[in-house]
Amino acid sequence: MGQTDLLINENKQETNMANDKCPDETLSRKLKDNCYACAPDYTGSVLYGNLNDLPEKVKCFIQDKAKQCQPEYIHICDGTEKERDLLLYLLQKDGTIKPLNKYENCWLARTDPDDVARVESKTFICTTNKTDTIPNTKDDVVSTLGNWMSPSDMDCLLESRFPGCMKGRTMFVIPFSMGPIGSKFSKIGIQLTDSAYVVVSMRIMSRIGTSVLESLGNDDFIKCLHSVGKPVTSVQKADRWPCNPKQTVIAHYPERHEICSFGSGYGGNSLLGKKCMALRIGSILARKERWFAEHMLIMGIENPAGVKKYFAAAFPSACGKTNLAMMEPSLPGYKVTCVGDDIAWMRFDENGQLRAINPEAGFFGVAPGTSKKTNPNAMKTIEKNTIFTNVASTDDGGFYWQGLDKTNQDNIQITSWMGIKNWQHGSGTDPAHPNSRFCAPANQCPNIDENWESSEGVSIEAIIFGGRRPEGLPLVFESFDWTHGVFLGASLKSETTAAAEYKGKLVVHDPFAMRPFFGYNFGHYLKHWLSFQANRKLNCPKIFHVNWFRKGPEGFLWPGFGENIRVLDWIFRRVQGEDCHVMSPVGYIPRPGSLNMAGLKQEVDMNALFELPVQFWRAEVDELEHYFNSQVGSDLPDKIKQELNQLKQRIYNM
Ligand code: GTP
Ligand code: SPV
Ligand code: MN
Repeated sequence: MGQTDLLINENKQETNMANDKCPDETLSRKLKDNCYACAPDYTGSVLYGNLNDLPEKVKCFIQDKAKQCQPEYIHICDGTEKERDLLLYLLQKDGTIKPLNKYENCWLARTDPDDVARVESKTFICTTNKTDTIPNTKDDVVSTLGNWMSPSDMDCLLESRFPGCMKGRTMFVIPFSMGPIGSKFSKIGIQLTDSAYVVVSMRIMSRIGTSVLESLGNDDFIKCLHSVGKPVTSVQKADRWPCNPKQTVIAHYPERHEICSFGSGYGGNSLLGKKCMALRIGSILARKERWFAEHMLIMGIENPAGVKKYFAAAFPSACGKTNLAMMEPSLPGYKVTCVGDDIAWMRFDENGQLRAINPEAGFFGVAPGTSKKTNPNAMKTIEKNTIFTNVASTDDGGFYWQGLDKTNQDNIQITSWMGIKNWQHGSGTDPAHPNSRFCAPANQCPNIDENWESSEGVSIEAIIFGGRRPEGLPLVFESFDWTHGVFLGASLKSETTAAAEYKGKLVVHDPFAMRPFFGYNFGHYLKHWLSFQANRKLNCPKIFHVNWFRKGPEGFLWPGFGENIRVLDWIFRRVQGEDCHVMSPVGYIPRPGSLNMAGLKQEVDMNALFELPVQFWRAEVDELEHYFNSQVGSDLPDKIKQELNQLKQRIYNM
């Protein structure tokens, strides 16, 4: 048990009581005052760890950036529990987090209301050639497939931000591995950050510390620099959640293997191993090395006969990946296991079998909507060692959000994420921010798969795309072949959600659920995907499209969550070669009666779920054509054009 655990146990009855003892005795003595964040007379710069123990390249990187950012102290993370407890102690002391004493080692952070989600408009890929990053389109077209800036322009922009930005702060050095340490799939990064919140979160989301450095040796790594962009001056007291939203910028330099993020402490903006490295830089490495870095969950499914298969599924942000990966199937005899809930790195092995790893080690999951009813496995995962951000809290030391089971909440006071005490149902405000999140270790998940850390990965037998489509898209359909499946990924659309800076619900294109995460030109990305069809030695999995979110007059037509197993069961049988499909203009759909509806309590209107309204689909293909022409322009592969034309013909013949 760590020191913080001890302290928490002592304080269990008393909510929100600060731990007033520094868990690191040596450091306390060294600093006279009992924590280093408040030791003004400390003169040495490396306070934790030893610069000379580091590989030369890592040392140079740190020295270079420290010179630029001018932190007061440097802390080289070892990844130990003791270090974690020290950082949690410091974060608690400065008010960034408070304990949620109802659970074991759980914490709540509340951010600045201007720093609550990824900011796509301020996220850039910086390559010498613009067309390496975004498709070649007509001059007057504003690309929705990524933001490009030249490396030299970005250098100028960052020159007005990073110099001196860590004054008065500690620069933490986080060696991290995306993927199990030592796996041939894995990639190593070093993140420098002036946020201890980022360190404790990265410790959950990836593998960090000394063992990573040992496996790195003197090899190259992805250079990651992050600052909240708020130096501490002597006259000004440190903010509870320092950030600099007006100056926020997240820059990727693929040619230098470098990521620089300034101004935000939130999620994908600051935990640089996640979207920045595992998807944007990752997708570039993947293309070069002929693999895939995708915004996909990975799940195992065992049927009642004991046959097990793994599927990967790409849904846009806040569209159900975590829920599907952790689902408790409603059909008896089925077992679902979770390998990952957000990112998949996949490659064909020497036998032509597609294999995937989850490069992450934790879940950064959407809190609202998570409950014992919708996602019991998530509820069990977050009972301990979890950091919550922007959720509401209860006066008995618990968390709260919209959609959480209301039982036993009646006599308990709720404080909203904005700090409104005695928050009331029906008050017209949300208790938790819609993009509030839990950050929890994957190995605490009750349905975690036995092979989730396998360095060889698990073999993927189906790929599923899906989005929030209130209209027109059937519950499930199957592509005719790999090329048609790639077309389905390219055509993916979904309603916007609170995961980024969008307001309202608008159906927008989100090809492959990767629109915010492409590291390179989407036209080139399509060619990469299509290139695998030509290789007969490869066993390309079947590709499907699902839609849990179709609406009728009374809301969602499909019950979703654990009932989604009925759709997975059909996909499973299709993968096994069962003849349970019929042709439709959009793809194969289940033969009437072939979806297993046994025991479903709710009435479901199957006709409405599978209807293909002619007017809707004519408008859809025309809009797709316009989208591909205007946004992908001359980079659109001919095969995608052909797929579109074939779909158009089928639709206009309906
Ligand atoms: P990111 O972490 O942003 O990538 O999101 P995600 O794709 O993992 O989405 P998640 O599983 O967290 O779900 C987001 C929201 O959708 C939650 O509020 C869920 O309750 C809701 N949701 C998930 N699955 C279903 C479903 O099958 N039906 C319905 N109606 N809602 C769902
Ligand atoms: C997403 O937006 O897809 C997330 C959350 O998974 S974040 O880490 O902020 O990107
Ligand atoms: Mn995600």
